[in-house]
Amino acid sequence: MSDTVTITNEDGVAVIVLDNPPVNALGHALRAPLFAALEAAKADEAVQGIVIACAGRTFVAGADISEFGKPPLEPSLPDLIALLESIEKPTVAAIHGTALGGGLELALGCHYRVADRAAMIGLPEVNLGLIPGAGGTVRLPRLVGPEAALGIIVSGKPVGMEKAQALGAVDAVADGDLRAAAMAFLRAKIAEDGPHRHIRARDEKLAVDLDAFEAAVADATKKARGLTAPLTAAEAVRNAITMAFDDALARERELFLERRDSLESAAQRHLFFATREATKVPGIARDTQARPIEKAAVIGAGTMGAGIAMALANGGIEVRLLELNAEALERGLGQIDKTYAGSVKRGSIDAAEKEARLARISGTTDYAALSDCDIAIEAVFEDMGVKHKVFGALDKVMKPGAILASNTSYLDLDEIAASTGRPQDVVGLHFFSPAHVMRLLEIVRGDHTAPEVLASALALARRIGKVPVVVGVCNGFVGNRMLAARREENESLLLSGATPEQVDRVFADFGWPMGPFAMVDLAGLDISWKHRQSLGLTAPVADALCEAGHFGQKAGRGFYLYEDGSRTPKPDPFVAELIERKADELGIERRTVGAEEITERTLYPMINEGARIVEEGIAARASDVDVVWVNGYGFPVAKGGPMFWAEHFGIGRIVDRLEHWYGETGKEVFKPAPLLRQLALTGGGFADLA
Ligand code: 3H9
Repeated sequence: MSDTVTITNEDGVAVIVLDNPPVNALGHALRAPLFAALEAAKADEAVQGIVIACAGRTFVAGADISEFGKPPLEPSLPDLIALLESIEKPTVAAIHGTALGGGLELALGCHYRVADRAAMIGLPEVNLGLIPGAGGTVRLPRLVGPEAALGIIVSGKPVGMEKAQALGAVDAVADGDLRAAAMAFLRAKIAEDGPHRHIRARDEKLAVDLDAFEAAVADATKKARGLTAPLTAAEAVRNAITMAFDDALARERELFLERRDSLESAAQRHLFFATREATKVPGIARDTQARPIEKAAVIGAGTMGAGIAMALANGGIEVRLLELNAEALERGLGQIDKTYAGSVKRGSIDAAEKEARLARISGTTDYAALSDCDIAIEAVFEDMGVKHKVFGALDKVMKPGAILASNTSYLDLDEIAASTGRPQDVVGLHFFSPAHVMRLLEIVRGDHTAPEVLASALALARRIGKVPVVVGVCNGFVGNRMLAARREENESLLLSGATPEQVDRVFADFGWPMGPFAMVDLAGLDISWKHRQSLGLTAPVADALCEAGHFGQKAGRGFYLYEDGSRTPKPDPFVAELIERKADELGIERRTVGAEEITERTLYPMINEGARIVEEGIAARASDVDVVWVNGYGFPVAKGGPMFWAEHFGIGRIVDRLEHWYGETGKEVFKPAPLLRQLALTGGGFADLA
């Protein structure tokens, strides 16, 4: 008996209950007493069978992720499961909530699995840069067949009971009292008197066609996005077919340890905790009451507004979409219909789901129709005058206590809030395009934003499946402000001697999905040109490209050529010649620019700006910056975000090179942030700052 594990004998059945809140993770505090309990039940002649169940909200959600990277403590999870598997009397796992990772592996060590109908099972280790390390890749293929196991393990996606039962992953599904159902199941098995076969002895499903399996591997791993874990996971499942059980198990362990010690896994584990940490907002108590949000208004039916409307409707929220006139409204609603039709065509939703979502969205041109909405999200033109008008109108019609949100991507939220008589209800909800797809939501906290309004924004984010990060007011908030610092040197790099292809190659090699020039081409050069003009700024190369009609992909030419409607960028001799000419005009002698210099002049200023953002309290912690960049800007997951990567790479090295470039150029973006200087001096990390 211990705080975390209890064992009771109920008429010859040992009921072992694990209780390690919040999610029964299999840390040492659980493994050690569970091992002792299993040994006792195994040895006790009065015990005819064993049920393993969990208290609290879920069955075991996996190994304790926070233990990875620390010295291992015995017994290990594989030892525990080996003991379980050495027990001849029938064993049953009673699964409710989620049996994930090591939790499912524990259940696979039992003879049988009985699950609550609402339960989910899965092996999500790949999401942490890992592979299952306690037999999951060897036992699951024996239970459900290699191809089905491959799909579950490589995708990391949990499956519900309908599928789990069809695959044979669970033996019975219970409605109602799970513990009683597991007990009844076990008693029936005891009465049958065996034979009870452990999964290790079940080889029947392994007789598969290897060519077909390899085709399934190719299919399952094609979305690996440069990550190693999914490929290693597939290798481990293949071993389950080609190697003897114990050899495959031993190899799985080696592969698991390799992955566990990789930067990729450290980065993904960092992101796992960072994403959860980001929801803990200074000044907002956990029990702060969120205001209910069932009906939302979205102002503006352009690309952003339509995307936001879909994001809300997808989360089950009723939406009223407002536009100035009927034509614009029709266009927006038409766009929504078309997008959903695309989802049906791709098979991500069915026709009935499309109709259900569409039915949640209605259009209006009349502000008065928004009076019963719990929140209004404005997504109109980025102009303070326009925002003032919209917020003034909302202030008049919205009911008391309604939340007034702006999707502005860089304007001053406090100035927007000042145009209402209720600045405490005003918050920024900065979605990223396409808003129904991109997971990041920057929640902008104004000077007067009330705690309940922030709590409501966080609850809304969770409901519609977004990853929220609360940020303070400044130009561009966290993401766009750092993006501006990252692109500050783009033109100078070209003028110094780099080519767009070369810069983009350095980004691709780092793991970004796209380099900055391919990205500008996709977004449209005219957009940033207009923005520059409004601020009285110039960019010699990009301005000249715009004057020559090089507006990017949509025009078939930008920094690259896109021939015959292709999306594949090709080097453009016109651009090369233009860059040379502009350098000449400016008296810049072009030279060879190496990959390292490109990294130093793009990535380092961005990290520097991130440090300033933390220093100023615009982000509550450095890991929030990582969450923003990975979820909103394509920063490679395997590198954990700019601040995590900087710390891993060496803040001292970065500061040295920033100093160098500051000396060369005198540009502010290179002037090392005091915080970076301090960490470089002390050798400390961002986590030590708290
Ligand atoms: C593994 O099993 C490896 C093995 O194959 C081999 C080993 C040898 N460990 O997400 P929530 C914390 S790898 C430690 O907000 P929800 C979490 O940080 C593991 N802590 O709740 C949070 O803490 P806080 C494979 C964990 O209801 C709190 O619990 N398993 C773990 O939205 C609540 O979490 C996984 O990858 C953990 N394993 O979702 C499953 N899990 O309150 C990971 C959670 O201080 N977990 N915490 O912020 C999940 O996916 C979700 O937590 C779950 C619940 C769906 C279970």
